[in-house]
Amino acid sequence: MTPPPTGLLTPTATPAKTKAKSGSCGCSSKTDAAPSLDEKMKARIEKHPCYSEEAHHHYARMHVAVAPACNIQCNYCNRKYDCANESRPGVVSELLTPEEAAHKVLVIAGKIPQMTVLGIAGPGDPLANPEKTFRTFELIADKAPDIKLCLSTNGLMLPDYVDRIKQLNVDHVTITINMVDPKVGEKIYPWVHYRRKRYRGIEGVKILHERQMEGLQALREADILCKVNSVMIPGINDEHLAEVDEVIRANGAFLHNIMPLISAPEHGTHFGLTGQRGPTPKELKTLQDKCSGNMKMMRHCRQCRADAVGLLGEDRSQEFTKEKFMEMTPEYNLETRQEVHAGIEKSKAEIKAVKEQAKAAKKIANSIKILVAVATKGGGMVNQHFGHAKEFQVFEVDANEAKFVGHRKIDHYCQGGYGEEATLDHIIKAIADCKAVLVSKIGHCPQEELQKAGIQAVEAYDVIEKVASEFYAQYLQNLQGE
Ligand code: CLF
Ligand code: SF4
Repeated sequence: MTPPPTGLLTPTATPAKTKAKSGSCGCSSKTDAAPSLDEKMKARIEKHPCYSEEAHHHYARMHVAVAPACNIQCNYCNRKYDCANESRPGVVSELLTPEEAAHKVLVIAGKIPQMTVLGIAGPGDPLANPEKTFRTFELIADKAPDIKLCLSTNGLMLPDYVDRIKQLNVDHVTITINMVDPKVGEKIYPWVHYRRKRYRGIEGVKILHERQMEGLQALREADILCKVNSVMIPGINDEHLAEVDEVIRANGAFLHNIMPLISAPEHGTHFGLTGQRGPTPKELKTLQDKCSGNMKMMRHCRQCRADAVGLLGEDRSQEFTKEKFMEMTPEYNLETRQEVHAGIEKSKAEIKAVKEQAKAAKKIANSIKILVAVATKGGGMVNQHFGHAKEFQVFEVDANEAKFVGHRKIDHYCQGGYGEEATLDHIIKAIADCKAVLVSKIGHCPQEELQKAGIQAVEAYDVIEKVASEFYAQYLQNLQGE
């Protein structure tokens, strides 16, 4: 294993003996049917943490909040907060001018060289603020040409701007499409503001739908990669999203990201106040599995903030508040960044080789599938202490492979060095469907409690797929011995 480049979050994969503790405290198999990517396409996404599940273990993204206005109303959005189409509700980002945003990007590009993508995703809709959005992109393209530009929109104004997006070399655009039937849309969007006029009810929804489809087709014609985000709203569009998946695929979308509605009364949204619930992790996975035979399915979205910074599973935005980053000097250096990226690619190749070895030599049909939870700081490794994890990545393991299928957010267990019982209960509930939790270290007490709940704690420091496959083999052996 080659040591990772300095400053990265990816420690070297030191082959470690997997120790199963028995004592105390981006896609499902259907995805295999999805079209495989050619080399040119792989090169376009290999450093984009949202478009490539593999990349999200290694490369970071950042957002700049330059776009305050919005032109539609979604029932899961409260205008006091960031656009909920790409954010967790209840989050407020500091608004920046394009010049401040460019300064911030150059600072972070120097401090976090594995940051490869700049996205504009709010706090309103980027294309309802076209001049601020495009000015920011221009400044960054000029000063930091190796950073990929990315945009997320509700799609209403997209057809007007595809040429400009292409001109600016923005290769990744997300449209949030929650319906292709305006009757479903009526329950999600109360109004749409289009060309200086407000349209209420189905009239507005029809405009939004037509513009989204037009935008999607225009992106395909312009050869710009398009991801579609859909918010899964039980009882409203959950059964309809399989049709959305079909339609967007037919119209050229590259990737589908079905995200759960996050809804709580304290967010003050229409859905929050009327008691509309979000889907359970199981309901979400079932729908993702159902759609994943059609096209690539994103399962690693973290619904990040309009000023997010870092790997998808971490949030370093508080290290770079406006007050702090305006005091910092940009240290963007293309050569240093290229060296770091070369190191990551080398490390990725080595991890890939370990993964291949971990796969069974021949395919075994219909082997039992289990889920395992993984504590990781990134780099594709089991490398985080149980008590420090703020989320667990979930892998589905069978005799042939271990595949990332999602993540579970949790409050982290160690709070100032001691564990909280309520937090442990919450963690156990969050990963109750997993047979094991793979961690670099775990204390005696949580280990015992997990064991009581039927979750085995496995201590290891190695490539995730390798540890997961080794646990799987041992799990099967134990089953056969019973
Ligand atoms: Fe940002 Fe979105 Fe670009 Fe990614 S996020 S604009 S495509 S760089 Fe990614 Fe965040 Fe999910 Fe969005 S994890 S919310 S999908
Ligand atoms: Fe809110 Fe975004 Fe919907 Fe606009 S597009 S209403 S900012 S969630």
